[in-house]
Amino acid sequence: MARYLVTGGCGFIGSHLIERLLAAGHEVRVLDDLSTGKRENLPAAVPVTVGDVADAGAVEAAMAGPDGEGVDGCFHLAAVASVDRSREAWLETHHANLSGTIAVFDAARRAARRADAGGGPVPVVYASSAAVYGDNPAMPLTEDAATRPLSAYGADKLGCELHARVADIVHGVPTTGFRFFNVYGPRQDPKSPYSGVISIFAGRIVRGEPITINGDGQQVRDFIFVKDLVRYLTAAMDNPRSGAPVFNVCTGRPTSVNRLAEVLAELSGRPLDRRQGPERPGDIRVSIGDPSRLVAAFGMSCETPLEVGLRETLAWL
Ligand code: NAD
Ligand code: UD2
Repeated sequence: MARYLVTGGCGFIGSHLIERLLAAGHEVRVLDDLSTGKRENLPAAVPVTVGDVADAGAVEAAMAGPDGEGVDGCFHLAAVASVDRSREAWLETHHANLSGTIAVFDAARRAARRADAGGGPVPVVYASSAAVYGDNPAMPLTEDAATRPLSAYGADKLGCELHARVADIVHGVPTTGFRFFNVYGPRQDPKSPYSGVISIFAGRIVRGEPITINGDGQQVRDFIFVKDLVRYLTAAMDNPRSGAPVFNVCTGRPTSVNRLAEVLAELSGRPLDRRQGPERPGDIRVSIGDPSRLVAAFGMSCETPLEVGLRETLAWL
């Protein structure tokens, strides 16, 4: 049994990660400002501190715990996950997305692990993003592809990876970063305009409302089911690596936004009322990852077929 801090644990991905950690018998506590996350995403028994991940004192206290017993590792997921929001609120999202990550690494280097867990700085597994690649046209994207972010969000996630190197090399904090491609599944908020396209489309189609396609709808994404993703987070924590590695989390399979809308309408048995809106500024045209490094390192792939994951998502709504 290990004890973990999960920042952003009340959010979509965090709540699935915590479900998995609890099922494996681990103890979990959470730091979350509840800006997009919801307390009810987690069992009532999970302790949640409401606070800002960019507040160094709050992160240090969360890592120490109420009795100063510390943690065996930290999963850092707290961030403003919306590319659109990072355009509107540049500096505010930068605080959460980059300063927040530095606050986590900084606390991890001070908070020694329990001696019976090996001592040393606390390992951190954190969320980066495919947004670091920006408009790089080299498809599918390997981890060695050039990073050319098109958004403040992507730039800050790249900054997280650079600071992860500092955490590792200068401060001895083991870190593993995951460049998530487009994640979907139950508990992704269908009502927020800043949510992922699958939850927005699914929610609107099921409610009989029109959907808006930004631009021509030919933009392509690599969608991954959340339950596939969280297995990598726990596997990385079980086996901390040196050298601040980063891994794509992706399927390698392309789906256009138009096709996605059609499949969702088919699966839900509802008519598709599709409107065309303006192209989103800074929208990436094609985003497809190469999962080879991920599969080689962890021995498993993101195997849930899109239709299976979409059915489960629709059933949750
Ligand atoms: P989410 O919005 O559901 O979860 C983020 C959580 O962080 C929320 O609970 C929110 O309340 C919390 N949070 C935000 N700002 C905070 C702050 N300043 N202090 C403390 N808590 C704060 O989004 P998600 O999809 O679960 O994203 C989790 C992580 O994965 C994020 O780091 C995100 O950037 C990353 N990511 C997500 C996707 C995706 O497709 N969903 C893709 C790539 C990367
Ligand atoms: C997602 C993640 C982001 C990130 C990135 C990785 C969310 C909210 N964002 O950004 O965290 O790390 O993936 O590459 O999950 N669209 C429409 N109509 C809508 C909503 C979206 O056409 O109502 C389009 C949008 O213009 C884009 C595509 O759908 O072309 C995907 O948009 P998104 O916001 O779900 O995800 P993305 O790729 O911007």
